[in-house]
Amino acid sequence: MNRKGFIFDLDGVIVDTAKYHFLAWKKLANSIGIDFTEHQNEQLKGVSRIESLKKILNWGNVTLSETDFNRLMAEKNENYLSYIAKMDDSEILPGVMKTLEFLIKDKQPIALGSASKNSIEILNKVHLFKHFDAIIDGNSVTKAKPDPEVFLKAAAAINCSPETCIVFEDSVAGIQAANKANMISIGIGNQTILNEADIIFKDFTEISTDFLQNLLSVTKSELKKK
Ligand code: B16
Ligand code: MG
Repeated sequence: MNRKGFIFDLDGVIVDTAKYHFLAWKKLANSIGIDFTEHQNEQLKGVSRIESLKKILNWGNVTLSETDFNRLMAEKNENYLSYIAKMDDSEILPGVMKTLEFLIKDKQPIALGSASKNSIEILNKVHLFKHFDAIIDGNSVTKAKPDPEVFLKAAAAINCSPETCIVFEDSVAGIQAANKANMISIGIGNQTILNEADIIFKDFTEISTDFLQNLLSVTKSELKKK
């Protein structure tokens, strides 16, 4: 058996929580007189909570005291969590379960590598927590993607060397982080946006079991050549 390490980003890969981030950030931005569009929300994908608020304030040309900044961050998260509380398994993105089932059956190590500080809560809501051998998220890292820290820590947590790991990511910064970690980077989403990935799929329904089987024996440079 070829033992690899499979690392999944959360938002945009396993579930689409971006729509809830959007609603919560929009409410916050509007409450302090800042406009907030879906296009701006796109630019917050994979970005930490603190950096997201800094960007929004910057777009609106608003400066806040540290106290107000922290209060707004807490309010945003409370509002966001009210949406998360209503999540269930039906929100697992199409095709994800089939990929996870293949890996579980083959006893491949599975880790989470996410910027979110709410990842355990979300994985519990969609009943996937039990399938993860390690969770590395916004609570365990000091450097945000594109720094490879999150994926290197995930690899270490599942006892895999970086070059044997495969990362599924939907953000450009996440793909760059996986590449810097010398891992196979699989982009989930738009071909043009994620063009630095070793290989890109629109979503998990495009990932076949033959492809997964092949991943077990291929290196990053071999995959790129194909
Ligand atoms: P939280 P990922 C990221 O998740 C989201 O894409 C990003 O929009 C969010 O700001 C970040 O998590 C922090 O989330 O507020 O829950 O700590 O894509 O890295 O799984
Ligand atoms: Mg993501």
